[in-house]
Amino acid sequence: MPKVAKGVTLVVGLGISGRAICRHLAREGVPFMVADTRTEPPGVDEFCAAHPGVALHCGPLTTLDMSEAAEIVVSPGVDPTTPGLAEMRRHRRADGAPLLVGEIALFVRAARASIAAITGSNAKSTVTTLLGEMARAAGWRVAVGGNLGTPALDLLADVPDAELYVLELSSFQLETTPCLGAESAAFLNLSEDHLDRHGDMAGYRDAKLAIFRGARHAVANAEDPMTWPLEALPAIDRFTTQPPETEEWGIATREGRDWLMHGATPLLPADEMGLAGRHNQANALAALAMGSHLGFPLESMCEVLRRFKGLPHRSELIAEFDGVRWVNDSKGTNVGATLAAIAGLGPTLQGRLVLLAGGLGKGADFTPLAAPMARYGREAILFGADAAKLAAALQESVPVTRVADLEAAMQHARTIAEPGDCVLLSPACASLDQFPNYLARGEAFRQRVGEYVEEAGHVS
Ligand code: UMA
Ligand code: ADP
Repeated sequence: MPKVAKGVTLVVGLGISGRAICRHLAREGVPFMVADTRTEPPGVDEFCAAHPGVALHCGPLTTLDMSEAAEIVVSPGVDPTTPGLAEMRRHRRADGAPLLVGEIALFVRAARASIAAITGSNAKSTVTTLLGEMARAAGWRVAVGGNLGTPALDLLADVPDAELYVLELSSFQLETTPCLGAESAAFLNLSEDHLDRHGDMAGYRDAKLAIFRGARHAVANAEDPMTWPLEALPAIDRFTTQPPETEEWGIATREGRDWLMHGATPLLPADEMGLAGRHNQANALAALAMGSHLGFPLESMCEVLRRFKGLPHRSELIAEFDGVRWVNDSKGTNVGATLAAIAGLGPTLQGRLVLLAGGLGKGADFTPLAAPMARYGREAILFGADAAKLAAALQESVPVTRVADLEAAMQHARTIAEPGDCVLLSPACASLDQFPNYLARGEAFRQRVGEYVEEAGHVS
């Protein structure tokens, strides 16, 4: 059986993170080899050309002897309970640290600036981007990445003189991070996702709670006790979409207008924000709580909230033609996100919502979508691997049509949408059964809508 040579670090996974891990180890002069569970990982030739002399093992991990590896660094997409790896989880290095870790453990070891970290089932990318913009507006040299954009380890080389790292972290990244030690850490919300990997909600929550290990400041959702740290931390801030208690961040009405508040202090009228929807007010409050702890001036943070209009693929208006709005929420990859998109858009419509949903459901329960679809939906058009499961959850509440794929769903939507309606792509599922990722799914939607606009002879 092939073997990881004594004292060599094993990198598991040859995706975006795996390559960043390899670049980092190469920079640090640490000897390493790579394993990937797939027989032909994408881009393997290019990798071998970039790292001549680095050993590569492709295929089941049970066929690789890792007993003498100096450290095992797993990519987020690789389940640490995979046969071959599972046995290594209990092992310790000579210094007592776990033998098996993820990329963020290496990041913590090497980073020379404070970390602000954000997790949650939804809103991570939005809050991460907002906080990064707030840091920039406050004049800080900031590096932003992690589960979003640039992999964390690449930030170390890209911005070596960073004064702050703002990281979006997934449950997959956190479960292999022994102690993050963040200056400020936020756990935004918890709803069903990735149950195929974490087993149940308790396992998923535990993975996310690791964001608070060693943190100096925590931000949690006052309306969701599942996000509260279990340990005593030096400082904690809570946000809510209700009128806040004394020290909380919340929303209150003053002279007929909703305001973002800190305790009794009004900060910004909610309708001056560039982002729409109650869920985005919660996101803004979380970013304000973190930014305030980090020492950013309130005025520059509010300026960012005024100008930031949101990221692509998150309830993004692509076009409006023939009286119908086409909205791309491809990043709605779980039920909680799709609920937020429906709740944000539904009340703004003159007509009704045509929902395009489906893909890989990751073991989630889709029934929470039934009530809002009964209220706002014209029809649910379902495609992909879990279309039947979605149909079973929705068909009592709203007319349902099953089609092969997104393109067919859009064609059908075009024939049934009426003026005043909104066609919303918010799949409540991962895209990987039919697309490389959610970006490709969203881009396919954008491109097809563009074609419709041209065909209709309208300017979007
Ligand atoms: N894979 C194998 N065998 C291996 C290695 C990977 O089958 O040996 C498969 C995985 O099961 C997965 C795919 O390959 O289906 C990618 O896994 P990966 O760990 O190589 O992923 P990366 O390309 O490194 O991308 C990861 C994040 N992806 C995941 O965690 C699945 C990216 O987040 C992230 O941007 C990137 O690291 C940089 O940090 C994407 C994501 O979907 C956006 N994240 C999930 C989410 O947000 O819900 C967690
Ligand atoms: P993440 O990085 O956690 O996936 P994003 O900011 O990319 O988060 O948003 C993902 C999806 O979640 C989008 O579809 C968006 O509409 C929805 N969303 C944004 N904020 C919230 C929130 N506070 N609660 C629930 N869903 C949200």
